[in-house]
Amino acid sequence: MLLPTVSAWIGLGANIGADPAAAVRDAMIAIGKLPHCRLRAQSSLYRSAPVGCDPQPDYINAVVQIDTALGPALLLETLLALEKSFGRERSYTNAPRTLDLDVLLFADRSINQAGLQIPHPRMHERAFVLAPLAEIAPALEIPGLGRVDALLAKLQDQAIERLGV
Ligand code: PH2
Ligand code: MG
Ligand code: MG
Repeated sequence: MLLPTVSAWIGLGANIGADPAAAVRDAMIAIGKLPHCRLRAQSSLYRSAPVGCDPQPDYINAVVQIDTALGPALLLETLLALEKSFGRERSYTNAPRTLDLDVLLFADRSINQAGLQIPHPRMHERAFVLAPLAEIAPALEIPGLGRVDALLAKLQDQAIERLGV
């Protein structure tokens, strides 16, 4: 079902495959071509140490802002299909991945359904989300938690490096 167009923010991550940075770059382009979605802003790419999982390769992360007329559930379904087309396999929780696409924020909505939690429940604890998000939307409010730049300032212990776009 098509709805009034709203902004959504999507987190991208990849840490296995032939070229994770190319996968993230290609995925940003592919997101802009999804039906009823338009790319509004994209962050640089960031290299980050893995957070909250067993030792695995460093990640390439980024964030995009889109305008979309898809509802949140259909947007998520569409992004999961795109992950699959990039070779994503789901073997165990937090397994290394060729491409991860997470809906971080959807307009100013809070949603708590099985499989669809918005804002993303751990985004405010993760520099690999907040650093790219702060680049394109520093003053954005995460519902119930505060501004992106203020939340990022609390995470200076997490290793992250900005790469070229
Ligand atoms: N994704 C995870 C778990 N840990 N760490 C980094 N640095 N980047 C990620 O994208 C990431 C992670 C689960 O989605
Ligand atoms: Mg994720
Ligand atoms: Mg995911």
